[in-house]
Amino acid sequence: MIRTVSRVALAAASVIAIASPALAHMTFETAQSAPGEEFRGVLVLPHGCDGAPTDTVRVTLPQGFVDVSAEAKDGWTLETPGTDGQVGQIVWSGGAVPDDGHETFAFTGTFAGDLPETDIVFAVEQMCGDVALGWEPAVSLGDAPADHGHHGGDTITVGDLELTGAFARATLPNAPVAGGYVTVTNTGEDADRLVSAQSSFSPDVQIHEMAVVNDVMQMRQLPEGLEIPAGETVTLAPGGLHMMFMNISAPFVEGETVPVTLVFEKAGEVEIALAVQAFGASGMDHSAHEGH
Ligand SMILES: [Cu+2]
Repeated sequence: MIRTVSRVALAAASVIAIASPALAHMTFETAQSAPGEEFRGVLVLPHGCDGAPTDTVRVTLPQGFVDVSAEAKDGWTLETPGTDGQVGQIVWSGGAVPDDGHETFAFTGTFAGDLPETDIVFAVEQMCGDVALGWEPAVSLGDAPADHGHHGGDTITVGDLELTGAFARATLPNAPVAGGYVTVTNTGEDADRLVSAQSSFSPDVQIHEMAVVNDVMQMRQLPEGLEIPAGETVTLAPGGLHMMFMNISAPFVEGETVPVTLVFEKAGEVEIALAVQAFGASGMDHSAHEGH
């Protein structure tokens, strides 16, 4: 039996759900650089492997990441195998990070000047005995989005849909995920459906609901998307329905905007800009638009 609970009850619980191991990703502390620039990659272990301590961390370096040096750690063996004098992998082994430890592993290198201004993925294996977890933390070599698109406070119309109050909340420096919110009103005679969303800030933007399953608060992906019934308004808000930006490539910074393209079954695609509010904001404070 699954029931949707009230937004008030969910507000406090959602913080716990976001911090749960199932949703924690391995990311870089800083994930922004540029072609030709030196980069210090600091990987933060999100957790062990299902309770077991982490004993090996192996990073496979992408093409074009050169002049690499890895930082040794007390109690760990450091190896940097490679070919032709180029480091191909960095392997820390023989240590033990408990499941609840948040140890960091760091290295420095330079992105080649001829790399494209896109996201560069580092493949990371986290091993705990026989169990291995795979991660793909990325570094963005592009600028922050130059075109901020529509103002977050505007009403945007696409087909029979009106979108208002698009916002996100600022993320803490190491947060792997972020939520996005918008209100959608269907003025038409037919139901529509938000089927997917895309953003340059995340390789995987999911549509989530909050629900209580066996008395445990959970957020769940809606694989079929979200129905927008004819003549009704559906509100995505903290503690309830939300867009979930997985493995974000850069923090959400208060005062900036995050672009996201929403794909509706009938109305089609529309790009909106989420106005990033302070960490913990409810989205109900419209003071940011005074004098607009
Ligand atoms: Cu979520």
